[in-house]
Amino acid sequence: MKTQKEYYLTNKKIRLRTVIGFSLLITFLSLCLIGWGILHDQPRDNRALVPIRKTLEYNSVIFGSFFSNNRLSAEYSKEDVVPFVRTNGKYGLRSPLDTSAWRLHVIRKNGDTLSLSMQALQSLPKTEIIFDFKCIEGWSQVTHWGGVRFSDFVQALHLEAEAGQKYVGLSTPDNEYYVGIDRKSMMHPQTLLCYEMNGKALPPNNGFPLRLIIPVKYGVKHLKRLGRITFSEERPPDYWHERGYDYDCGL
Ligand SMILES: Nc1nc2c(c(=O)[nH]1)N[C@H]1C(S)=C(S)[C@@H](COP(=O)(O)O)O[C@H]1N2
Ligand SMILES: [Mo]
Repeated sequence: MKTQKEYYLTNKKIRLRTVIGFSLLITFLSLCLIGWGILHDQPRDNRALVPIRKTLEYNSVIFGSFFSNNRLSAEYSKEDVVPFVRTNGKYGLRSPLDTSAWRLHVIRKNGDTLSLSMQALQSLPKTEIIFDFKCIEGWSQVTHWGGVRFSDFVQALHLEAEAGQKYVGLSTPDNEYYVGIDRKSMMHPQTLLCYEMNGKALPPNNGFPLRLIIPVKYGVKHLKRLGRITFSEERPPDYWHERGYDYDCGL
């Protein structure tokens, strides 16, 4: 049997612990609030809060150091391909397109512009790929694409000097949608300039007449309705980077 004194002591201990526990909780929550406040008072870099942007850039450096042309994205077989390919993102696809006048414009180092017809692109070696296309919004689908490897394209058109620069910029003919991609990812063997989906010409909403397929990146970088390619040492403008996303969007 406990004495009245012992009961009193136990109650005192419980009260003390409750007080300490609550104080710690309040301190922790206050620190969270203060931290949140400090973070939100930070300036922004391309719409992302600077500390968050810095974290993204730091991750880029780490993942960039792992990047290798020998590391391939998983490939699938025709049975795995989805029956209906969903479409997503229509920036740069809304203006009418004059199919017969369409050319792929490549800006050379000396300022000249190469204007390539679809026929010229289709005369280059063709590569097909079936892979799991991943969108940053959280969905993915196994899809089948055909076209010319970007690295084969560079070789065939003698663009080695251009492609020696750090970045490639791609944009739609109306320049409404544009992406910038590091050279290594562009020269990866699974990166294609595609004119076919499921063995047929691309449907308009999937990027007719030509699009980028770059399995080492999220969907945002797979620019549809490609009109212009540039090369540069500096990062080219990038539509979603300007709106707060990571520049690399690597996988
Ligand atoms: N021109 C253009 N290309 C684009 C986009 C866009 O809005 N405009 N959206 C991108 C995004 S976010 C995704 S997920 C893929 C979707 O490709 P799909 O429509 O062929 O499935 O296209 C990418 N390419
Ligand atoms: Mo996307």
